[in-house]
Amino acid sequence: MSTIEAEVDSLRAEALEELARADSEAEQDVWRAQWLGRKDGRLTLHLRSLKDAPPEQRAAFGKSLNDLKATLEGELEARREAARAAAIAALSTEAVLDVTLPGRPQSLGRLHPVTQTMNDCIDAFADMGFQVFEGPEVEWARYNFDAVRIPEDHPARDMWDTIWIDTLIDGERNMLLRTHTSPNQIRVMEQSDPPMRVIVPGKCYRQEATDATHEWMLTQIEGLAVDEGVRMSDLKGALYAFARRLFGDERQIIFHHSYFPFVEPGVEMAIDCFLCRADGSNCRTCHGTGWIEILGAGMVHPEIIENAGYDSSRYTGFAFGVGIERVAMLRWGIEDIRHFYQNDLRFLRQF
Ligand code: FA5
Repeated sequence: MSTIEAEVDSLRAEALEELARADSEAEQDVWRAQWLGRKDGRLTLHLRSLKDAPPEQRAAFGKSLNDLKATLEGELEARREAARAAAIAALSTEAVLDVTLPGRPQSLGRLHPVTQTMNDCIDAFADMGFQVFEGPEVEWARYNFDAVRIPEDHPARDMWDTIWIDTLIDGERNMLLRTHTSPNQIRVMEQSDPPMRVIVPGKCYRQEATDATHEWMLTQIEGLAVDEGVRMSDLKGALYAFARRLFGDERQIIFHHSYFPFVEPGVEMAIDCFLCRADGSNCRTCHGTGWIEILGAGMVHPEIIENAGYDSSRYTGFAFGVGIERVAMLRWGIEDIRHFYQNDLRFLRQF
């Protein structure tokens, strides 16, 4: 046997003998540091000293040392496995760990109540023949405002307190988080021709002081129908069918006149408050009105029809924008909209 082999053999014997005495994981860690430690483990030092070995022996010595390193690592892993198994066996004999107990099931997530309500609203309109379209949440001011007849300095801009994107483009602040889904009326008309029946669901953002029915982030579904002979009665029919499907026959529905620059005439639809049953006195949820407004709507302004390149003497249309959180509040009797986005699982698990 060469001197090299003899030296490696004696190292191996010594290392394995010490490892055999290291029963616990902690002792094995100490052994690992002593023999294989990167800085001054004994084997590491031997490998490092290879450069001082006579050149003709260097290759053989290096190979033997590397083989030894692989053997020691393998043995260590085997000892570790044995130590873990022994620890588990000890626990189970002491009855601390009952390995026969069934596992704990992982709790499954579920859809957020606003998402559930949005899906139900989409289904209601899809069954009436509306197709689903999507538009961007970060929107150009010209779509959010100008194209829907709200030019700069028009007082109607105040109806939508805006969260602007700081970046200036062409020296101007002209990108924002959309304040409503109505810019999609324009986006849809740019891409298609009548007849059309489309809904566009999505999040909107407003710089708004919150209260029981107002959040700064809200979900809307925009609806748009354009064809020959579309009338206000079609709008009312579609919205009644929608409200009856979501709220049942018992609830009261009211329309009243409203103003939105992009429709003429404009209306709002409200449902009787689930808390005070349209009584209103001191009701915090409906602000004492007895009604909770769920949507704005109206006949598409002829100027918007013309701007889309359609002949307004031939085509008419209706549009609406439903607030989904309000629909969810009314369905389940939730008295404050702010519960939806506080991520309190005690609330969310009820739906
Ligand atoms: C609009 O956003 C119009 N774009 C709706 C529209 C579309 C009118 C098409 C005509 C034609 P308004 O700001 O009223 O209108 O919002 C519409 C609905 O969104 C409200 O009825 C309400 O249900 C909901 N909504 C509005 N603001 C908030 C808010 N801060 N928090 C929660 N829901 C809101």
